[in-house]
Amino acid sequence: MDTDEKSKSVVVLAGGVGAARFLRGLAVVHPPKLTTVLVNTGDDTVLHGLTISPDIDTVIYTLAKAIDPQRGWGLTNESWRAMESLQRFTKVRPVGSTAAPDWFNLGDQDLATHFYRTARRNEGADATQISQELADAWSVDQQIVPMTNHEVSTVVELAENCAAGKAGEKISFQEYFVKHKHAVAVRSVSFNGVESAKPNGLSNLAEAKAIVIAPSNPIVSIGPIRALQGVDDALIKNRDRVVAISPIVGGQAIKGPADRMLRELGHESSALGVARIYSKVASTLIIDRVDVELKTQIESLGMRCVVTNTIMSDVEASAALATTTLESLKANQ
Ligand code: FO1
Repeated sequence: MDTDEKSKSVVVLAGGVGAARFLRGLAVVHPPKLTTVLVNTGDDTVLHGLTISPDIDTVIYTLAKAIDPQRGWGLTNESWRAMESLQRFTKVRPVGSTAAPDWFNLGDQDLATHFYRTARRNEGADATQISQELADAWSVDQQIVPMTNHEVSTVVELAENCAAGKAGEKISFQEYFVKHKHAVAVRSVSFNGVESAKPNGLSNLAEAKAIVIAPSNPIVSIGPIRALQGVDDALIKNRDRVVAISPIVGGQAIKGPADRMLRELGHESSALGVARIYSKVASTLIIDRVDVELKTQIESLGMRCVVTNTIMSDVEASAALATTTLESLKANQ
């Protein structure tokens, strides 16, 4: 992207499924080539020796129209022969060995992505380069940029009353989300390695015409991106051009554990709770119609508040939300 294109570009801070659905609609109303997606990589994990970057892959597969629509992750028309074949080894695995993990489902076609990413990493390519190659392979025109090329891992500390593990035990995000089906209470969330990691996309943030915080989990999807050195400062500097979409509707998360996690970490699970988290960095919050009664309280935090349908049931609904989101910033110009 040259300087002129950057000034017409939209940057989206993205997690997984909610962000991907928003991006599918944005692609209808804004040129994909002028869209940069800054993606959370705190969820990344290594299993079977393979580097897996779930949010990057969810965004790419969705934009390539290859995502499994029911699950919201992985590929459509997937087969699971490799996963089934792992069962042979789980019974011989010695105690203490983590070989042949079968709790994280990797489809046969999806495995090709992890093979490619891992091989390219072993050749010395960085995460930005590899993500671009994966996007190109899937003919995705948006710039898909991992939040950093360095390793940052989201760590979830289990709460006192947690049944799945010892109180205070720290586990990886995917263990929390997939292994324990996010059915365990959380005491804290931290991002290992974030202090020394260099963020990507700061120049895109500085030059974009609009910055959208997608309807993703504010703590574990947008949180890691914001925790990188300089990202919040860049957002604050450009606050007039930053709009966030609440992932909480009627007090509940559309998908995933965001509502419970917000409560467990002392936030309010509502669009107002989301507004409090974003008011420093975003001038505008998009909330759903069912939350209209929160508008005045959100405005009292110094944010503009736009009420619309935020449920992205199909591409048309996502595109309408994307249009409203971009239009909302015009009031600040
Ligand atoms: N989510 C699940 O709930 N169960 C899985 O077995 C699972 C496997 C998986 C494999 C590849 C991939 O790219 C994503 C996968 N996800 C799975 C989704 C993923 O763990 C979460 O949606 C994100 O990390 C949260 O944004």
